[in-house]
Amino acid sequence: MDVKTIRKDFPILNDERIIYFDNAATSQRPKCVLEAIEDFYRSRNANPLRGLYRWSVEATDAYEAARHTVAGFIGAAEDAEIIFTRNTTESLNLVAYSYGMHFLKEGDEIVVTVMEHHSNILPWQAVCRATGAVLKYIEPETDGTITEKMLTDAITEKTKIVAMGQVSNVLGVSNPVKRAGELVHAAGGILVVDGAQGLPHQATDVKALGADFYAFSGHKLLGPMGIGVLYGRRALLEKMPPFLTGGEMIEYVKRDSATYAELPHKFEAGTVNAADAVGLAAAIDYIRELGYEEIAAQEKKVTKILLEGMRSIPHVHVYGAEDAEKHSGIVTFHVDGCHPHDVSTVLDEEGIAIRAGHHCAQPLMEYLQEKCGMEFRATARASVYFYNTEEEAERFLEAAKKIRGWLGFGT
Ligand code: C6P
Repeated sequence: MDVKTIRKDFPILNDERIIYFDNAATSQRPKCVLEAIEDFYRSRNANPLRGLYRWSVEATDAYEAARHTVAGFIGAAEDAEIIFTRNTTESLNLVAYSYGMHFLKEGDEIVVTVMEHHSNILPWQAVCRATGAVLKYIEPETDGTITEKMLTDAITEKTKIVAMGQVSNVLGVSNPVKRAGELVHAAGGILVVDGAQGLPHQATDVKALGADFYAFSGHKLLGPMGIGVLYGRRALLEKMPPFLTGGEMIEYVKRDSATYAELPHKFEAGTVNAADAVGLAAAIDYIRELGYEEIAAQEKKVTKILLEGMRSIPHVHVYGAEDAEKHSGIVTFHVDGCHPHDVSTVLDEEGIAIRAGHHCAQPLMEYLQEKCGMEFRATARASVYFYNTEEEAERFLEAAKKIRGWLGFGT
């Protein structure tokens, strides 16, 4: 892959002064995505699924074609198993409120890991409060590894839901979601996968993975903000009540009751985000053309430089596995004496964008603090994608060596 050529597809990356290493928060968008969105508004903008005139029909066709693209990309059995949402957070809430609240009861268990993003914790806390179910946490090794024993200890005949991130947004580790699925299915429960950090880096087939539900966000996958996806198995989606109610998700409404539309529309209340669905489909086409092997190879090159370089800098501590391949482009670190917010601020002055803080994973921050003696309940995080270069990694390392000096430490 010629990264220099690839970068030309991304208008924002023309500004070579900025090193964008916050891709786990949101990726950048190639021109084809920006153009697909603009083209929608310029040439077929009308409210989809409602009008009987040309533009509305074309808008509907474009929206449903985007659904078809998503279904094919993640291996859904049919387009109706793809629900468009705003983001991963909304997708996971949909499962919690529509499935968890209705099918769990007192004494049932929901198993998550301590590495989950808050979006894969809070909805389950709400289910537990409402139903009396119990939320159980798997505690991984400090590098994020989840062993077979951890899974078999946690998943029992009481487990009704395992909700697990495909990839941790802090440690970058890929979790054994497929194995967790086998175990929970044997126990009669279901597997919910948070794919927010997985799908941008790994080809994913939801059926092969054994996911009953799979959630992801368009904006981490070169697509627009404001569009996300929930894949769900038809048999489950059919028995679930709607999450949000109102326009377009109905079949017939009377004064005191209503019947609901067929899948997937039962779960898509109100005017849909067709333009961004079309943008997401363009992003998926782009990724398909590039290929996940090329994506992973470039990420690994840059991540390896970062990991090796950071590990050799005194006072810098890197979290997660030894091997660059196990990081999904994520390098989370800490510099002795320096609050991660300060680290991010001084790097910004050098034109380097990273994320600092708790990364919406406070239980993991607490856990790492306890197990590894982390100085703050926060870390700095550089996260790369395939359009980042080896030169950027080298520039980053030069800056990283100076962080303590800039923040007033002698060395
Ligand atoms: N993580 C990060 O910087 P939304 O905000 O709904 O698009 O995605 C939520 C989410 C869910 N699961 C995981 C594993 C995630 O990483 C994220 C988003 C960003 O790490 C923003 S907090």
